[in-house]
Amino acid sequence: MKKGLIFILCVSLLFCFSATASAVNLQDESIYHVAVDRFYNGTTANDGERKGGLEHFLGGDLQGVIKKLDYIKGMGFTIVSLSPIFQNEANGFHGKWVKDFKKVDEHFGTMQDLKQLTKEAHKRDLKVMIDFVFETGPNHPWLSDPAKKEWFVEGSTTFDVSRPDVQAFIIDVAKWWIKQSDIDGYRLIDANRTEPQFLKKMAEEVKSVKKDFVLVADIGGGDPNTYQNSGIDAVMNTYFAKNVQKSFSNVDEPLSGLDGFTQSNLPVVSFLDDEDIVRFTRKAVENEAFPVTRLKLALTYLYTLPAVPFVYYGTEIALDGGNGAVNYRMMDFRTSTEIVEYITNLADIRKILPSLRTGQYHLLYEKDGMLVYQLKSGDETSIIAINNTSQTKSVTIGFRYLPDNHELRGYLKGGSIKSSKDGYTITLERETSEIFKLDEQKGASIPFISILVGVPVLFILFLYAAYKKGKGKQPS
Ligand SMILES: [Ca+2]
Repeated sequence: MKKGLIFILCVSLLFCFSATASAVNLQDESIYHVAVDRFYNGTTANDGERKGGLEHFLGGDLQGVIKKLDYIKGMGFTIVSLSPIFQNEANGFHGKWVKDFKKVDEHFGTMQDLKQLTKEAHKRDLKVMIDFVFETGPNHPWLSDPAKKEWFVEGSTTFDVSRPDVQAFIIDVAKWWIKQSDIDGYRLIDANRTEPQFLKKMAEEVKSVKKDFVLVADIGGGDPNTYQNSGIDAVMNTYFAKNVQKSFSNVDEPLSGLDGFTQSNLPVVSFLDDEDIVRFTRKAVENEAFPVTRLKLALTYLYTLPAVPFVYYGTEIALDGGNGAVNYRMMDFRTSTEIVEYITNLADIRKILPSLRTGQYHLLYEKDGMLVYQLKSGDETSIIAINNTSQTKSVTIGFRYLPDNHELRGYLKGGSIKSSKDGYTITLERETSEIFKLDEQKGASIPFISILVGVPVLFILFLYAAYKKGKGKQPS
């Protein structure tokens, strides 16, 4: 038993999260990412020829995003992130086949629309990020232009960022969008195909235009530590997300091996879905599990890590997806709001409890799909328990980890757990989770306080009534 505890303690120490200072503190932020063409059609005036089918433009645009800003804000997000909006080649609904790096795609609107979007977002205290792409479409004239084809990594459409002329071009484009539209950040798509040295230069340049400009790098399965000191504020690692998908998309799946989000030296973005990985819902359905129940557990995990939660549009309605265009189904605003409400609740709890955003991570228990961990920040301690199994589970966390004579107060379902002689026994029904805060034990219960306050108030009311009655009887 003693050996077991020492082992858990050692593992916990290994799991300690230590973030280096980054230019922008993203710990209080959470990101909602929109595929502009698939979110909401704000005006049919820019739809062009509607061919139908997921391989073509389907009408979503910047005006549509403006109309849904309150929806995004309402779920508690602080950043709205947009799929690439640079002008694209035919059928570039995803925005990754760039034709003109200094023009808004006509299907999405105009620079005026983008300006209006940032203005409306800022009014709501929301930041706007857009995806930055380091490649052109497959039919770009530069690819066969003798003067420009050297700009690309051989045999690809990706810019060769080791070239000073390419660096100058990209930095010019990056600064131009900020000056034009007052956006607040870029998500750098496939940043792992560039170089940390170049990203550092790019970061310095864009942050010289706007001091608090946010840079999130999508690094595929790359090592986050490679990007330490590169001016990048946070990284998105697809490998971490796939691990979370695998663990939570099926019941009775062990929850070990999720350490990516908590072990990185650079702040990480915690996410389940994005355009490049098959959606969580599809994975759950393949496992014959109920996607909504599974999504809730995964979201509890994402929102209770010292990371930056990122939700891809449609996750909140358990939208189905797959590889390629199937991952970009049209958003539906008229379906169940069960997950929307759950996300809103998680965002509120994350706001109330700073330890969920900035705490030090310590693993307390992990066995066969039952996970308990602690986040500690200053005087505040949160305990997160997730039961990923098909049975009710009870785990006792001993006084080695938590002080005696306190209580664990539940924030998702409510209620509290007082210490027993061995510690705090957390019991969770199958496929449920809870977020607890360690609190001083309340001396008096609410009914007791009610009696304490209520009795004198009733007495005073009684005296007043008697006085009025007495006064009424007095002869004038
Ligand atoms: Ca439209």
